[in-house]
Amino acid sequence: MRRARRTDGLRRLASETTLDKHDLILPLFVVSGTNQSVPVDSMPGVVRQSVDVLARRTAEIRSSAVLIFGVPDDCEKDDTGSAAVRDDGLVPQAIRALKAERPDMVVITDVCLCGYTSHGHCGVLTESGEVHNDRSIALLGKMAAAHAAAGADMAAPSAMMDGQVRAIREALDAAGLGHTCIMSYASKFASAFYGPFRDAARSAPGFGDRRGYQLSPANRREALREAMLDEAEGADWLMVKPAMPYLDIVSDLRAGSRLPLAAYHVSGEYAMLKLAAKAGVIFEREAVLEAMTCIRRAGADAIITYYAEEICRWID
Ligand code: PB1
Repeated sequence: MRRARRTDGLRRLASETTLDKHDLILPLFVVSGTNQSVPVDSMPGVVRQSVDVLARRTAEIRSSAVLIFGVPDDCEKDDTGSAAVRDDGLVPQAIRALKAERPDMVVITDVCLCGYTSHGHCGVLTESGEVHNDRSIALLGKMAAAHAAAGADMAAPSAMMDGQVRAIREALDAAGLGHTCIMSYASKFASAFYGPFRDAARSAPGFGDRRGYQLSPANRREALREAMLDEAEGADWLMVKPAMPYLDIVSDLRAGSRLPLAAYHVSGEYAMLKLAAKAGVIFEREAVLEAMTCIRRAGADAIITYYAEEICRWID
């Protein structure tokens, strides 16, 4: 076997998996105000930035696709996440700024209420404190339509509500936005790896947790069932989240669907690599490129990662 691995040229020729800048999606956090660029302490290199700062930096973004998260001020949050559905909200403003500078950039938006609700859950609550599924998906449809009207290429529902893809598809089509794609967070797990994100987006649940709507890490078959339902509801992309601890799920969805598939290398995965590199126990570039190659090898067409800009520099 070693004959075919003897030289760089032979190894490159036989390589089964590639990693290209166009496989990467860069998450962005957008806040209110002006001249804001606030580092996220738990995610070295990641900032929360205002729209005007993002507009000035857009030309420098190396990634060809971004995923936008709005991070409204606490005073803008309420029980139904009403700031999430405004046509002039944070995310629509960010979309317009990005598209004005880079019409070619693929702009994807996170569609969920957790960053906009005073209670921090991904939907509106019932009197008993559970997330009301159908009232929530109606709001998700309005949120996605506001993003699409502003020019988003894809809406990415991350709320893990039943029927959210169908509700968003119907809302987009009813608004004459049938050209807007849906990237569904189809198999999203109730993971312990989201902590730094919740720090960045100030979106931790005010009480309880998300196990009543996100998948159990123990359930592999259920993840595929979720993805198949989202495909039947009209998803254009599927997603697995988190990534590295769930490569079996990535592989299952790749085998079970012909749709394009993304994997989300989440904040906790990012922070662990950053801290390990800072501690000197890994070589960052090599470890990150290995992790991304493994996610691609498992079957992901695209990777959502906070490392996107650094990887673009490394592989350019
Ligand atoms: O990087 C990350 O950790 C992403 C977290 C993810 C964003 N879609 C969710 C984390 C959570 O459940 O709090 C946000 C859910 N809408």
